[in-house]
Amino acid sequence: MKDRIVFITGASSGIGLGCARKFASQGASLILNARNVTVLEDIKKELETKYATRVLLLPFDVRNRDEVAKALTSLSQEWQAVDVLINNAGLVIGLDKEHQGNLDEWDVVIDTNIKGLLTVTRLLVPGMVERGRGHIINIGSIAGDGAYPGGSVYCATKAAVKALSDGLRIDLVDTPLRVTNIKPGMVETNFSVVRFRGDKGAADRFYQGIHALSGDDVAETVYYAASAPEHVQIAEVLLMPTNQATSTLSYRKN
Ligand code: NDP
Ligand code: 8X3
Repeated sequence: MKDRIVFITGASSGIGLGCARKFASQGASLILNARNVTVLEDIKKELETKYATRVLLLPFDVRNRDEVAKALTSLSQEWQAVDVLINNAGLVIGLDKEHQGNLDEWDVVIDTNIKGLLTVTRLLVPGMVERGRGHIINIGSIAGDGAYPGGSVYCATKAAVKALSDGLRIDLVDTPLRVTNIKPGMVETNFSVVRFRGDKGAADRFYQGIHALSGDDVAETVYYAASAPEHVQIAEVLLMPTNQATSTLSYRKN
């Protein structure tokens, strides 16, 4: 990963932060995105101190196409040649039934998980094609493999991530670029706090009695895909805790 530039969206927490730490530990230079600049600044300090890695912060909201375009065109020459794009920024709000949920909240989820991912991809991949080098790693989900109760819209966004990953792999088949869809099950991050609209107690109860994956666990899989030999394209990985079998069946010790 030395001399490689890795761009991570949603790098201020959870899986994105795990990826930032893993790729920094392997010598990559990092472009880190999220909306919370203060948190990103602390992470930059941590990574620079611990791994002597180069870190560029690029805060923007992936839902704001103008902001994304402005941020990406502001990249100086030395940061433009992105080798690995990790499209990770994403969220879910609520566990409402499709006929009862809040349309404004669903706009946020759809605009982030689908349109935000697509915007960043659309703006960064042409440069990769021109350079004949690049890897797009999308963070999908087990939720994209099938709907579960209360997950209708979120599951639809992750099914879209699968389709966008497959579609991009088809579009890039005559290039050296690779596309990977990583599909985690339960990962204990800030994700559930956001899902339960800030109720940390409810989020903690969700992970009670099960050894969930951590952001670092998922980062190991992302790194595995990114560091495979150039002719090996890890198209998809489904990973979950040992005591999870499907998106609706987990064994909890209490
Ligand atoms: P976290 O809530 O811990 O992290 C989400 C990250 O996304 C944060 O850095 C957040 O930063 C960023 N983000 C959210 N909205 C935006 C936005 N509009 N623009 C830019 N950045 C944004 O959750 P996870 O790490 O768990 O989630 C990361 C990805 O993994 C998501 O796509 C999620 O769907 C997926 N996933 C999660 C699983 C889980 O069980 N946790 C399982 C399977 C997939 P900020 O708020 O500062 O912008
Ligand atoms: C997050 C995993 O099962 O909560 O994508 O949808 S799940």
